[in-house]
Amino acid sequence: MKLRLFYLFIVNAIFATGINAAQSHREHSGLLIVEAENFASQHLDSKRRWIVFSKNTPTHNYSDADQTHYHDASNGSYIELLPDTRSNHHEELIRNENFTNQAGTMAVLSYPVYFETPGKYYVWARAYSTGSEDNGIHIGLNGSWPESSQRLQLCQGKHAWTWSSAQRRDTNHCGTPNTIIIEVPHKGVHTLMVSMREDGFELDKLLLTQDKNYQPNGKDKAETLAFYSSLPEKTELLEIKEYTRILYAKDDFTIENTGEIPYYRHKAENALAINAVNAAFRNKFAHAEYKVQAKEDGKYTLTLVTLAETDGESSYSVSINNKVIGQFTNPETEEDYQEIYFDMDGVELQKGDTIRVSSKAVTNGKIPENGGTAFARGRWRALVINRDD
Ligand SMILES: [Ca+2]
Ligand SMILES: [Ca+2]
Ligand SMILES: [Ca+2]
Ligand SMILES: [Ca+2]
Repeated sequence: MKLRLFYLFIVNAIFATGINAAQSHREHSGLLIVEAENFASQHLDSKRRWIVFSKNTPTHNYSDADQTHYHDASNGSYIELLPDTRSNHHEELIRNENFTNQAGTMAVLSYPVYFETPGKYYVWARAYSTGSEDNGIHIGLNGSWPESSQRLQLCQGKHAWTWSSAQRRDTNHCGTPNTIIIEVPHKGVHTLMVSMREDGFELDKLLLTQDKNYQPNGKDKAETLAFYSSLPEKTELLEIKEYTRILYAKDDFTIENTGEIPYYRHKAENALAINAVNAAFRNKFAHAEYKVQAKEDGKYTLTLVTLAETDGESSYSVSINNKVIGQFTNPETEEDYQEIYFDMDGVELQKGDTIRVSSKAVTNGKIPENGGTAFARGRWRALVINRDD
C-alpha cells in the first residue's frame, strides 16, 4: 500500500502547451505562403541537394559561383541547390547532374499543405539568381508534375531576391507572369513539391494565390500556418497515467442495500459522498460495490482515488469478497477536493468477485459550523484498475 500525493497542476499546464511544436502550412482565402527552407522532406538528392542557409550555416566546399544571401531573405533563411557546377554556359551541361528537364527526378522537396479552397493557383517563387544557369525549377503537386507548373524561370532582377511566376517556353525563354499554374483538385491535405531544373537555384519563399492580380512585394506576408486551437485537458484523475479501466464511484459502483449509512452521488465533484449533515451518518462506514465481470480476470494494481477535504481526514477501506486489501486515511489538506491516490499492488480479480469500497464522514475539529465543526464527507472519485503485465 502506498500513498501518492501530487501537486503538479502547474507543471502539467506548462508541459501540455509544449507538446505541439511543429506548425503546419495551410491556405487562407486563396493564399498560401511557405518559407522554402521549411520543407518537410527531401528525396532523390544523391547528386544535388537543397542546402538551408542562414547566418548560422557553416561555410561549405561545394562548387558554387556566388556568396550567401540570407541577409535579405525572408525569415533570414533560404535554400540553394548545390553543388552548382554549371553557373554559366561555358561550363558543361550534364543532364541528370547539373540540369534536368524531367520534373520530379532530382532534389524533390515536399511541403504538406491543407487547402481549404480548391481550384487554380498562380505560383510565385522568391529567388536569387546571379548567373544564366541558376534560374529554373519545377513545381508539382502530390507527386504529379503537370506541364503547367514545370520550368519556373527567373530572368529579371539578377543579384537581388526577386519574385517570378513565369514559365520558360520555347517561344519565350523568360516567360510572362502568371504562367506557372497548379490545380488543387479538392479541399484537403496536398503536397506541394519543388524539384531541380538547374543547380545553383536559390529559393527563399513560395506563394500560391488564386488572385491573378496579386503582385508579391519584398518579403511579402508571413507564412500561412494552421490555426492552433487548444485541445481540451482533463480536469480529474490527473495523475493516472495508465489504466485498464476506470471504475467511477458515481457511475460504476452500486450503492443500494450496502449498509445503514448511504452514499449520495455528488455530481459536481464526480464522487460518492456521505451526507454528514445527518448526525447519524457520521463516523460510520458507508459502502459501495462493484462486481467483477467476465474478461476482467487477472492481476492488477488498484488505485483508489479519494478527495481530500479541509474539515476532516476521512478513512477508506477496500475489500474483495469481504477480505480487506487496503485501508487508508486522507492526508490533511488546505485545498478541498484535491485528488489523493492510494495504490494496492498485485490484486487478483476473478469474475463474480465483489469489490467493496467504504468510507467515513469525520471531522478534524478545525472548522466551526452550526455550533460544532464541519465534517469531511468521505468523498472518493474512482477505483482505477491497471492490469499487470
Ligand atoms: Ca551560392
Ligand atoms: Ca547551375
Ligand atoms: Ca546560386
Ligand atoms: Ca525564407
